[in-house]
Amino acid sequence: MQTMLNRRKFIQASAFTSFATFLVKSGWGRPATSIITGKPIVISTWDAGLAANKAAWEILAKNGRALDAVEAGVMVTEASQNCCVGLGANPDRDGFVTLDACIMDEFSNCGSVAFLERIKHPVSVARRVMEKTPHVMLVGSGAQQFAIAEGFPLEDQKLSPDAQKSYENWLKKSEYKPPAINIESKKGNVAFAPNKLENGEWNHDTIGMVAMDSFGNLSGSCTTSGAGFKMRGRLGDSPIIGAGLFVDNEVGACTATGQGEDVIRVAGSHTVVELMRQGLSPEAACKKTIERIVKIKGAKAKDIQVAFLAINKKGQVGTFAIHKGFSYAIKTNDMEKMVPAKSIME
Ligand code: SD4
Repeated sequence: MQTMLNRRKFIQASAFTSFATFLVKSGWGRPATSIITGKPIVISTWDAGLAANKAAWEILAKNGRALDAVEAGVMVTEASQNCCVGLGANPDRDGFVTLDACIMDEFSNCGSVAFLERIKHPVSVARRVMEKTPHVMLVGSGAQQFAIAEGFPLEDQKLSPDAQKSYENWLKKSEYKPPAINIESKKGNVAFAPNKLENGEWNHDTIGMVAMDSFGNLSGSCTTSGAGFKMRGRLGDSPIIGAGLFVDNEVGACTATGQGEDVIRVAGSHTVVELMRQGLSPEAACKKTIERIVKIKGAKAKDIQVAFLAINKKGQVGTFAIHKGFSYAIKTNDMEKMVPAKSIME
């Protein structure tokens, strides 16, 4: 037992030393100061988060960096067949899958891609934007060009069989009117976020993930195909730093899911983090931001879903949604489970 403890301390100490060396070499940033007991921890949105957390955990359990964990984690969802993340997802109303993703680390480095087509792992392209360009965000054909230059293969444009079927169904009723804000959410009860896919598997939605590593450092990622059958060129909150994701290594981190337009309106994830900075718990901060959206939307709030998922620097986790039905996946040394969120409306 003693040997194991010593070994663990040794592994933690050497990981810390190499990380400290990296910080010195990088010459800036807010360094991790100590190993926090009870860490690491990873949380992510919806049921797909369980599998994504597992992949993140492989890195976190070896005292890896939260940034690597949140990238590897959501890549699992990007590679799987589902309605809402990655190239197998539902297309826009013109029949093309367009992907949005972002990533942010403990030094407030961040990268993002939006309206990206035919690239399997948008989160990894977002990370390259962060690490290899002086920019935060690349979109559309420019983002694709950058991805190809970075060695990401250009995938087939063909829809997945599931998406093809859903698109054909959607086209039957589509009136192709100018996009009213809530056409997507109305149609969306079928196409945006059904509880089950047509093949009977459980559905999930955008995946947002935040993690705290053994050193107490935070990072986050978010990746999506956005709203199903959206207007071509439409972006939601997911690729927008401060809306779909925000990380402040001194305070906490937050990610969002749901109707992106209404998350952007209140700079959602940033607002949650700022409320935590003022001393609110993660749940209270998420709740207050949800209440702000509900107040702005008035009666229309009954037609939209938004949920926030946050962690603070102490490792406390909290969530809140407009409507019942949102749940998040959590993995720590002691637990691996889905947790339902509290909500304003039933
Ligand atoms: C978007 N927030 O594009 C994403 C979609 C989502 O639950 O999370 N839906 O608006």
